[in-house]
Amino acid sequence: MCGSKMSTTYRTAWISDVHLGTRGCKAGALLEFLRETEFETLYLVGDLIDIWSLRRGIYWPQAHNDVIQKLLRKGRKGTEIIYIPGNHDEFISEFLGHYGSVTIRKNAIHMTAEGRRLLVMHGHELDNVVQHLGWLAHLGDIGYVTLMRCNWLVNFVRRIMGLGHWSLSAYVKAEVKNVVNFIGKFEESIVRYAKDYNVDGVLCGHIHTAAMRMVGDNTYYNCGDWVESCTAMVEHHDGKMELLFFDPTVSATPTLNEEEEKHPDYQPVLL
Ligand SMILES: [Mn+2]
Repeated sequence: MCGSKMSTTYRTAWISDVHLGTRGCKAGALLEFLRETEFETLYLVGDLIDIWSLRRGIYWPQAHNDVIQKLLRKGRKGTEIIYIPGNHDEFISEFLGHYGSVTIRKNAIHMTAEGRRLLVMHGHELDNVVQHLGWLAHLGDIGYVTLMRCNWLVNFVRRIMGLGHWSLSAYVKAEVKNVVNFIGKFEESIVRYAKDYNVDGVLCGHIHTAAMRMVGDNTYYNCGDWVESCTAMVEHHDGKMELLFFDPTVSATPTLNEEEEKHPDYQPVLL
């Protein structure tokens, strides 16, 4: 044994909604995943960089640089990277084409080892079909706990205004029910959308809710996000698909790992 950690290898991996450039991004957990796993093909299924947020103010810690560097390094070492822009990084779609090991595409058809055809797309294409999608995309920004903490304030104001008690938690629970309905509608709509591509399944992101389930005779895959849940979809060498969950509380290691330090070509990008 040489003492170095053995990395797990997969045929394919899909990650989406990393939202680099926002405080919510769990770059530490993602870096750990990228360090410990290798893949032949990696799909970045949209919203890798959050330009909407960066327009409001620059937030770009070292860990976010490290994510980009780690991805490019994987590309140099032979991973084929397919970047499908989402709505928060839509400007990337102006640069469709091949850039070394990185290909930028609007969407892609992935053929699994078992010969199943999957349509890979971000999912914002359905924004006009499914209502309230935009609202849901921002759900992750405000935590449930934070909302609950505001309940006393809401009722304090209501009392002053002569209004009755109002339960924020009941309101949120009702909204959650709407969200469940919404997710179901999104899944059905995107599977219907994918049918034109003559595929066995569709793999997307966008709604920050990881899933893998049958919708009619198609499979719906959602690789989730790296803001709340920290999930990745992977395909094993035999074509079996699996949803992986990571610990969102892992903080970014401030220093680079040994392997990266040994390579002098590592140049942090300055913004
Ligand atoms: Mn999105």
